[in-house]
Amino acid sequence: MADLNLQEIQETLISVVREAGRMIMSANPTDIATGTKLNSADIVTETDKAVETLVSSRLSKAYPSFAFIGEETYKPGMQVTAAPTFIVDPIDGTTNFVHGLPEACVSLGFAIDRVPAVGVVYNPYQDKLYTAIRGQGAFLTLGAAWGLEGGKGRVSKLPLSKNPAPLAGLDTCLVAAEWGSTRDGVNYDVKTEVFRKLCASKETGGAMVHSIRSLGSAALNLCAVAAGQLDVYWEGGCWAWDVCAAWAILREAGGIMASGNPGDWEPAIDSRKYLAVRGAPAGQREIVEEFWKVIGDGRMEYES
Ligand code: LIP
Repeated sequence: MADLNLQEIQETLISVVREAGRMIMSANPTDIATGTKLNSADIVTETDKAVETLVSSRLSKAYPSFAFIGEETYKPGMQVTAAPTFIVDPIDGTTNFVHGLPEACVSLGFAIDRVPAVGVVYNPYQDKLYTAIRGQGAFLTLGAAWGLEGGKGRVSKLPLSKNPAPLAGLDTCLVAAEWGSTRDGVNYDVKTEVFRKLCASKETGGAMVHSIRSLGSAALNLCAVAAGQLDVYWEGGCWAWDVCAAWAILREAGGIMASGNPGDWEPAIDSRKYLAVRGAPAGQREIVEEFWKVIGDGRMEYES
């Protein structure tokens, strides 16, 4: 696989997300058909499906020998293998899309040996394009579609700060976490208890984080951690297509990904339990260990 042209793959992915972004922006969520999957909080729209059709047809034409896994065509039992694979979410943040909240994106990842190698995440509402290629850094391009900088957009290397501060403890952190669509059982119990403990005062045994944010999109949460705007992101229940692209961006920005359950420093791409920490000159592993202590004996049990 050494001869794969990752730069060319990234250029293709960028061209696809731009086209997909125009499609999303031209859809009026109040007029489009909306359905549900596992339950009433697990939403899919005809735009999710149409964007996935666009993405899969463009990618299969450009790279017919590569495997493809997409959220809307996934069938139980499909596995991410070691083969070069596009792992895509046509709209990550579908709930926001349906409500007209401008935090949704097209998330196109490319993995080799089950490790993210290229990531392209595009929020068309804010014209924010996040990109990364293995070993080549991560970037945010702002405003290209709006004509900024002669149409090239304003390009910033990630993280946005040239001197990111060391991580000094969860009580200095802004943490992202999501409710997800599972609203009962052990997974819901673990989440609600961790949320409570993260915010509670030190005097009552809590971690006293600055606060918790939920952007409503795993990919955008991870990109914000890559950018250094959020310190930590914890989630259970999302899928490989929610994290593949942004994981490449996080890693290239100096961030790390551990498991959302305590004890595993090398989570699999499809493990469905993730804990991301921003790039920092010191304190990353200590933050993971402190977070795992907050989880304590709780364990999320999402099946991969
Ligand atoms: C969503 C995620 C979100 C998570 C939801 C869901 P969708 O993806 O990005 O962070 O909490 O469970 O997986 O459905 O908008 O593509």
